[in-house]
Amino acid sequence: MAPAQIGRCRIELVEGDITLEATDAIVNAANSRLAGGGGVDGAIHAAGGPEIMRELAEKYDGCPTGSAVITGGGRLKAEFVIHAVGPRYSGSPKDAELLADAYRESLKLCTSHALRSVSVCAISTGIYGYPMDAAARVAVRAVVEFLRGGSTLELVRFVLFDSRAYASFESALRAEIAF
Ligand code: AR6
Repeated sequence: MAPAQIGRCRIELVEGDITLEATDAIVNAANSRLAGGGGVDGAIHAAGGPEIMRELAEKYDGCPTGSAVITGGGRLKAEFVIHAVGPRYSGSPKDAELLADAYRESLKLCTSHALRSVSVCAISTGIYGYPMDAAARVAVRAVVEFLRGGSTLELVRFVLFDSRAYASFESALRAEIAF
């Protein structure tokens, strides 16, 4: 779909691999021990090299669910990686709150580092089991509401790993910007 515009910031949806993105930062779907793992987390550490894990271990003692921390991007094109921790899906109303928090905290880090562009993945929708349609609605709403409050960002790219995820985010974004 055509990009959406929220104030000075464009929101794009693309299908692809977030490790290849050249935005100022990419957002990882991490765990609260910041211990690395599978999914996008494994792919980011594999592509970015050991420097990222070294910095995580040196600077942070884990990260609570619903929050995020930032490191350099190692060998990635992106200068920074934001490691966001989404909830494991449980079916409780808390899930949506924690997922929205993970996106908001990631975007706050972008603003505090004066970043202009960021790529974000579909946090919690893989190993953590969050249903894609529901996660897309929460993610898009959290990002749009954050951007409406003003930020340094000029581009947010949702990088979706497959066409099913893309379709979920597309319909969530269409619904959100209709208001
Ligand atoms: N680029 C973009 N999206 C991707 C990529 C990629 N290279 N690889 C996977 N995805 P997941 P979670 C999508 O499981 O559910 C890890 O072990 C994937 O299709 O990576 O938040 C962490 O260490 C899915 O839609 O993250 C945690 O322990 C989305 O990224 C745990 O998994 C998120 O899937 C976090 O689980």
